[in-house]
Amino acid sequence: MFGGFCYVDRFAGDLAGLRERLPYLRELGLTYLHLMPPFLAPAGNNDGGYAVSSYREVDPRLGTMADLAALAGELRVSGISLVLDFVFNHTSDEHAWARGARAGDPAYADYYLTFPDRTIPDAYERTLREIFPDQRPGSFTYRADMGRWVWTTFDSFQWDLNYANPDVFRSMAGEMLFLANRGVEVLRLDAVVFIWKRLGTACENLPESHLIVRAFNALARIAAPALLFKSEAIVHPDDVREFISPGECQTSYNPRLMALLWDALATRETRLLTASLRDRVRLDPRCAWVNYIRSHDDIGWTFDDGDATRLGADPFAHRRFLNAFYTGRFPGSFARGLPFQENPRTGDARVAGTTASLAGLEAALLTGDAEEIDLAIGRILLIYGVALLFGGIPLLSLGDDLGQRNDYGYHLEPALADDSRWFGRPRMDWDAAARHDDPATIEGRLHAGIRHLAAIRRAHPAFNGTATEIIEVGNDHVFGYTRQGDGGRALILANVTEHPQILDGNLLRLHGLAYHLVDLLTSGPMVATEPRTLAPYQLLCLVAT
Ligand code: OTU
Repeated sequence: MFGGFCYVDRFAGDLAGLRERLPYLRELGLTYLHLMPPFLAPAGNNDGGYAVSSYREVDPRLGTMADLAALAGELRVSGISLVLDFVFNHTSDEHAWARGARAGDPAYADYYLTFPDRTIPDAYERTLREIFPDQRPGSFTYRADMGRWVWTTFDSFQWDLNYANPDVFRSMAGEMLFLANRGVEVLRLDAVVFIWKRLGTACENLPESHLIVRAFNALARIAAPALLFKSEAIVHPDDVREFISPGECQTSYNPRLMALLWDALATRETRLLTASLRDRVRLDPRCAWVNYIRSHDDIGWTFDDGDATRLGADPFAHRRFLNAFYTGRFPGSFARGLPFQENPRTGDARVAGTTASLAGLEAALLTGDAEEIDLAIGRILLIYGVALLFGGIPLLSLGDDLGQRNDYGYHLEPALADDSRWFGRPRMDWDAAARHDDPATIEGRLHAGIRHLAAIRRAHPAFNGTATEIIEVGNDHVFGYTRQGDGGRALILANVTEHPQILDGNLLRLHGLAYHLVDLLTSGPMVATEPRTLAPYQLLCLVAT
């Protein structure tokens, strides 16, 4: 599979507009399309649709549930699976269940976690992490209409559901099956780490969360067996893995590959990337990583502190460096991102921006320096190349294939202004897309590059399955891994710097490749035992001839 994601309105206006854009998605070779939550949501700020007022209704600005179901069918005819969010940790405060709770309807009193005063919220907050400290400090919101404090991990209008109440599970299971029956093939389990709370803990990744997901999964296996789950747990690398198994989430974002590819581009070193992936990439063969370069959210620096310490880095200082680098504050940085949820108290921050802007294309275009532009394109194709050839499901942020830059207008829209993630969520530029077939343009170079990588992945047997092994290549500026599929083996080498890098040829034979090799990207031949120079940001994809 090869995935892509977009906002319906930002990509194509509405669902009818999206149907007209199917040829574009087919041309890219996509087989998986994740639409950001298209459900009914409060007017104004609704966290990009992540405050759902009804799982059974589509936002009328986008179309109807019947349109969505028709789209799912049409996508399937094109070999594309529809992926939607299962926003099951919270609903909006306008959902019928929340309206019931607000009106004092006893049937809904226990659907959410509400408290008469600050006693219990204060007790919980002693060990909770703040998720949106900028615009929404704390994890509870006072509702004057109820005279109660409501648990709101995210924004004040996103009310956490109370899974200790069996009615909540039963109701959400009904919504899940409703969506499966509309033709949704993968549900992305949004904010899965937060669904269970226990006093004295961070209320993240608790064992009960896993039990609940397994229960949803068991129901899916019985009643809607084609439905798969994708875990959205952007937390410590070891906790991410806990959610992945055939009986829980069959796929998961791979936040470590994402964050550490960016780390490698900033530091020009691959040691942290290699060390942290080496022993942790293998999954049950019935499961798969979703390898993305960025999601619609911010980039957080999810690596294990121990891995960083062992390599001689101070994890806190290193995260600070990465934030400074990707917000362009670090001298010489090519990146142009914005901080997201900068927390002055803890020194924490995450980064928002598009791939192209973070990879240097925005800065390079400002100077017009052709060499800098080439380097930026090289970075984008390098990291997407690694993701596409990695094993699992690569995921394209639609618009990255055209090198779309940050949206500097987001703060003029009142509903978006407080949330810098919108910086990295520009509307699809169809004028730029019209140039995607012109090799003389930036759009054409990126688009062709991504399509070429996708075609290689489809065509060569080494890329069947998910068997990936990270290897030591004897050069700290090059990332390497092997892929083993039925009937083929490939070695991928990625130079993460703007300088040529030399590799020892014998290494290739050590990794089980033949004497005579070919690079699938350039069709260039190569003899194993000879030293090999990688050009700046070159990606090599070697197989036996
Ligand atoms: C998710 O992200 C969504 O991806 C966001 O777009 C939503 O705003 C949010 O849930 C609420 O629905 O904190 O900054 O793994 O990284 O769940 C993004 C934990 C988030 C979090 C994740 C959350």
